[in-house]
Amino acid sequence: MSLRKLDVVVVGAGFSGLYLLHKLRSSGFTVGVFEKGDQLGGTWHWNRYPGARCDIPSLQYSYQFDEELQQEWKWSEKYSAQPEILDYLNHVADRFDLKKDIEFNTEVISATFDEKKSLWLIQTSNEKIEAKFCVMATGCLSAPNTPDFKGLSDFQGQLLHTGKWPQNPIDFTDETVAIIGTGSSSIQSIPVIAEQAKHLYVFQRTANYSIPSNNGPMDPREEAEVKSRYSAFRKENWENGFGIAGLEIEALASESTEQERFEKFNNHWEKEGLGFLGAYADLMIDKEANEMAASFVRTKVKEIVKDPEVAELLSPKFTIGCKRLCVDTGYFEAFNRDNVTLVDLNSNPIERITEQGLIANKEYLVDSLILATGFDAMTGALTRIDIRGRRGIRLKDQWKDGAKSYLGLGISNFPNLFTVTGPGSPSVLSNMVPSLELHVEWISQCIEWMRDNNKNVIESTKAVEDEWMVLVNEVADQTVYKSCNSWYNGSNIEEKAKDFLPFIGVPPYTEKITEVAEQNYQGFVFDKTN
Ligand code: N01
Repeated sequence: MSLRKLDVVVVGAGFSGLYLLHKLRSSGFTVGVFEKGDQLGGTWHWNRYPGARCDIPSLQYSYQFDEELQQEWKWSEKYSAQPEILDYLNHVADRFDLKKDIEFNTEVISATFDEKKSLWLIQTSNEKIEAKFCVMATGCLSAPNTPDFKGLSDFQGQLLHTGKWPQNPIDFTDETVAIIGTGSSSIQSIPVIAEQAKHLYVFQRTANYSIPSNNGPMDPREEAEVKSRYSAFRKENWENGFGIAGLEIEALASESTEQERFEKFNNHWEKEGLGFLGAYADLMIDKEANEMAASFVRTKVKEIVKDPEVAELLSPKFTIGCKRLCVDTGYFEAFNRDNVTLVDLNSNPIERITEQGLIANKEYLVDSLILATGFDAMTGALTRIDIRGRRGIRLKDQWKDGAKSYLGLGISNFPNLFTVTGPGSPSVLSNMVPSLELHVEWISQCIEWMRDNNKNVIESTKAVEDEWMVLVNEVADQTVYKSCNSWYNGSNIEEKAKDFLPFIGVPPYTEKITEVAEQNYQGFVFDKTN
């Protein structure tokens, strides 16, 4: 096998990988992007399940690095559906001539740091590459979680996972379908599948909060208004805690009257989608205030769902927002249909999957079984690659008792390896696109700075990352985020360490990483000698 030499290997051709390629190539580096899929898009390539749609408004969920690009692209709806986001990414790739440096159908199997040469040796499914830097643009939600259901391999019907959906559209007409899980993916797909299927069984372990998207065609006046001051609009969004417009408020639920709260919650229910949690500033820090919002949503569920028993089962009991809030189009309404049945897994646990369906108290015979069981979030895409740093240390082993990273960008013992939106950064608790643009720019500038300042190797240290992850958890301790099991804290996967991984707060985080860069990458070590 030949050994190709590059300055930078980028793993993944989603939003992050595409921008990294553009940015680094423009700075004169040789870059190769390696992508397992047969096309670009990352999460928007793999998650093609019916109803897949972004729940951040399109005018915000898009690149801002190029003014002409953000002016020329026209989104057709307030919240874009998966095919349109994929079209957008293809448009970006064509516009900046990116595809020629992307190897599709190429899985990165291992990455090994050669300490003598200070180079990464990357083994892909097709070739070996030697590179000075390795940037993991592998996404936070890209390693599907398939629970170890007894008998799963016995199933003879169509087995699907929302996070790895086939490219050909699937028609469920005349089929009996089972879907396991009630997270965002399931909540988006249930209303669409229910329209087609003969019968849909929804297997629910935990009822989830969902807010109506009230999606619709893009309002041309809103689009024109935003585009007339796009960069200022982006900056305003970036200044609030989650980097999303509409979340910045000062009023407290605990200081409002019942009537004021009802009006505010109702207004946010009707207009804000994910921004429902921005109705009051204390919803995510004060349990009592949080319960006021939670109780409002439960009341809505009971108003929508006609069967009181089903409505009760669909009413979430935990703190609202501590699991990722969902945004839907007709989710609760779908349970009023005669062809949709909710099965409560707490009173009817899944005993096993059979050749023709599944047994949960009784046997359900189905044509298709959909696993909407989520992801090994934030770390899975990294630990599923055999990454070995100094002294042959495997990332998977180093993170066995919890993922630690300095700023979500660098990991001790893994020199010249960067992660985009890694653990310890706002990532999934922010608008992902501006967050990943921030990281791409930080990483690219760091690599340029190293070239200009004759630095060969950069790495984080155990001390700085320990300290950083303590801060990540101290910030989370001031909120309600740790009050339930969620993929934010690894508790959706039994064998995973139960650490809270996202940093809460876009503005202080941005300030911190900017300051670190301005102070010549303070906290990182250069050209360490063993
Ligand atoms: O996954 P999830 P998802 N037996 O982990 C259940 C993003 N996203 O793919 O809650 C039975 O949220 C599990 O039950 P429980 C978004 O950030 C974004 O839906 O653990 N059930 C849960 O109900 C989202 O948060 C968009 O008790 C089992 C479900 O499976 C993230 O992706 C759209 C089980 C998994 O829910 C993940 O969403 C879609 C078991 N053994 C997704 N194991 C946008 O709009 C798991 N479950 C941008």
